[in-house]
Amino acid sequence: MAIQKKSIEEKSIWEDAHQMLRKAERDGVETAWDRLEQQTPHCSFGEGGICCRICTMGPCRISKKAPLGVCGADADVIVARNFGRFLAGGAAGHSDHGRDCIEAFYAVAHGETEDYQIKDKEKMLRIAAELGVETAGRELLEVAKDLAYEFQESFGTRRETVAFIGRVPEKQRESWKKLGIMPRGVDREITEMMHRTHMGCDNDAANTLLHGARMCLGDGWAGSMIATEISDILFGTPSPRKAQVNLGVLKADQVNLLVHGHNPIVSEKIMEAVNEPEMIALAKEKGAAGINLAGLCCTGNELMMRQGIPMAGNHLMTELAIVTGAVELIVVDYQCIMPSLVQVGNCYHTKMITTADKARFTGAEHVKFAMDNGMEQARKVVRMAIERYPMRNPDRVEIPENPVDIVTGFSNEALLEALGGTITPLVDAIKAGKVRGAVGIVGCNNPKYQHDYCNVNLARELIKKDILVIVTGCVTTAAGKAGLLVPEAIEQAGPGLKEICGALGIPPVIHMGSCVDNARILQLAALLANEIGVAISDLPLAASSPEWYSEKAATIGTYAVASGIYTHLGHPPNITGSPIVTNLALGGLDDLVGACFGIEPDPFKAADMIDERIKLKRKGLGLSE
Ligand code: SF4
Ligand code: MSK
Repeated sequence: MAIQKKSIEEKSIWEDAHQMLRKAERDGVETAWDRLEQQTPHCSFGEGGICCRICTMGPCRISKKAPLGVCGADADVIVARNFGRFLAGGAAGHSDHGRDCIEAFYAVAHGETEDYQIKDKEKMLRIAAELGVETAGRELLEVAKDLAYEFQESFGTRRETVAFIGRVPEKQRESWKKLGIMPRGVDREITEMMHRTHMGCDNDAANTLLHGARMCLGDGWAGSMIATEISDILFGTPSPRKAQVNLGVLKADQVNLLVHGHNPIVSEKIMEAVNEPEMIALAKEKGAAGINLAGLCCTGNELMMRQGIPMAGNHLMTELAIVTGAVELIVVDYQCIMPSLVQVGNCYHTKMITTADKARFTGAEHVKFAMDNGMEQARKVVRMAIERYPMRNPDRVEIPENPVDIVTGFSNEALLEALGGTITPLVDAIKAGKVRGAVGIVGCNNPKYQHDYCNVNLARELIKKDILVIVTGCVTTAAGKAGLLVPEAIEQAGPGLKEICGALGIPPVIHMGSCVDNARILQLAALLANEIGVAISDLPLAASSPEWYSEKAATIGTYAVASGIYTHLGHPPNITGSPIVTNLALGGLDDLVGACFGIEPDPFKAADMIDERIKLKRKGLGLSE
C-alpha cells in the first residue's frame, strides 16, 4: 500500500484525534503516523511474504532471478511458513491470556487468593455441567477445582478435542473431522505450527495452512473462549449499561489513570482501588477533585462491558491520550501497547507501569501483579498516579470535549435476555428478512488507513441494509464515537432492523466485548445454526476486520473462516507472493470449510460484497429477500 504524506484531517476522521495531532505537532511529539511515513515505502519482499529468515543459510528473498531459497523452498512454502508463524503469534497471544485467566480461576478454586472471587456462580455451574463436571450436592470450590482442571486440559496433549467442541454444530464438526482440522489442544497446535515451519518440515503450503486453520480453531473455541468464560465467572457476565467514549472522558480537575492492554485481572483490581475512600481522600489531599479511571483498547472494553468505565480511545488514540497532558499514569498488561508510549509519557508527566513479567517496557516501572497480590499492587499503582497529579503542568493540558454516550454490555446471556430468553425471535427475524443477516466487525486501527473511516462506514452501510452489526475490540470505540451504539441509532438502520431493534430496545450495532470476546460471536453463530439445524457456514453471517494490523486479528479471521464465517479484510496479510496461499484464502477454503476471505479497502464496496454473500446464504436457506 503506497503511503503519501497526510494532512492531520486525512489521518483520522475524529475531531478529538485532530485536536491532539495538532497539539502533538506543537509539543514535538512523534506519533505512529509520523513513523509510518519514515517506514514508507515498505519492503516489497516483506509485503508479499517472500522473505525467509527461518535458518542461517538465508535470509532468502524470492524473485524471478532467484525463485528458490538456498534449501529449495519456493514462494508458496515460504509464504505458508511465514503466515503459519504469524497466525501462531495471534493464537499464542489470546490463548496465553486465556491461560492467565485459568491460573486466576485455579488460585480462587484452591483458596490461594483472596483478591479474586467467583462472581457469577450460576454461570460457573452452568459451564461445569456443560463440560461434564459433577455439580449436584458439591461445594462451589470443589466444582471450581474440577472445572479449572477441564480448562487446563484444553491446553494440553491428553485430549482429542478442546473442551468447548460440544458447542460447535454437528455439521461443522464433521467437516473439521474430514479435513483433519479438529483442534486438540491449544498449546499443542501452536507448538506443532512452530515445528511444521522449521526448515525441512512441512513443505506443502496447503498442508501448512490447514494446520493454521486447526490452530486458530483452538484459539477461537478454546483459548479465547476460556478467557471470556472465566472473565465472566470471576468478574461478572456483562449486561447492558451506559458508558461514554472519546478523549473527552478525561477530566481536567481529577487524577487521570488509564488502563491499557487486555486482561481484566489487572484492570478490575485497579478499578476497585480507585474507588477506595482512602485513595479518594489522598487524591483530594493532593489537590484533585477525585480519581478518574478510563480504558484504552481491549482492557477498556472489558471494564466498559462489565462496569461502565469510560473508554478514552482505541489503538491509534493511545499515544494521543497522553498528548492531552492530563494523564498521570498509564498501567498496562499486554498486547497492542505501543512501545512509544514510554517516550510520549516522558514528554509530559505521565508514568507508565507494566504489570506482567512477559510484557516489560524499557523506561517503564514494573509493578508485578500475581494472583495473591492483585489488590495490594493495584493500591500501589493508584497511589503512584495520585502522587503525580501535582507534577501536571496545567499550561500543557488540553482535553477534547463532548464524550459520546453509548450502551454496552451485550454478552450472549444479555442478548438472549433481551430476546425474551431464547434465540428464536432472532431466528424468526432472520427468516422473515427483517434482520437479513449479521456481521461481526472486529479488530484494530492501522495508520495506513484514515483512522476509523472504514470501521465506521462499513457499520453504517451494513445496518442500512438491515444487517445487524456486532462489534468488539477497537471497532467498538469507532462505532461508539459515531453514535452507533445507542438505541437511537436505529434511525440510521434499514426498516426491518429498525423495527426489530426498536421493539427490543437495543442498538442496531451491539457491543460484545474485547478481542477474546469474539468467542462470544462464535457461540452466537453456533446457537443460531443449532436452532435452524444447519452448519454455521449455511447462515447469512459474515465477519470483517477493515483496519486490522495484528497477528491476533489474522488469527481471529482464520478461526472465523474455518468456523464457516465469510470474512472481509481491508487489506491482505503478507501472503500475496504465493499464488497457492492467496487462492486458498480467497476461494479454495470455501470448498473446504464453507467460507473464505474477501479483500476490499473501500468500506462501501465491502458492504456490497458482504451483502452479496448474505444474499447467497439466504438463498441457500430458501429465505426470500
Ligand atoms: Fe532460506 Fe530455506 Fe533457510 Fe528459509 S529455510 S532462510 S528459504 S535456506
Ligand atoms: S486491542 S488486536 S488493536 S482490536 Fe484488542 Fe485493538 Fe486490535 Fe489490539
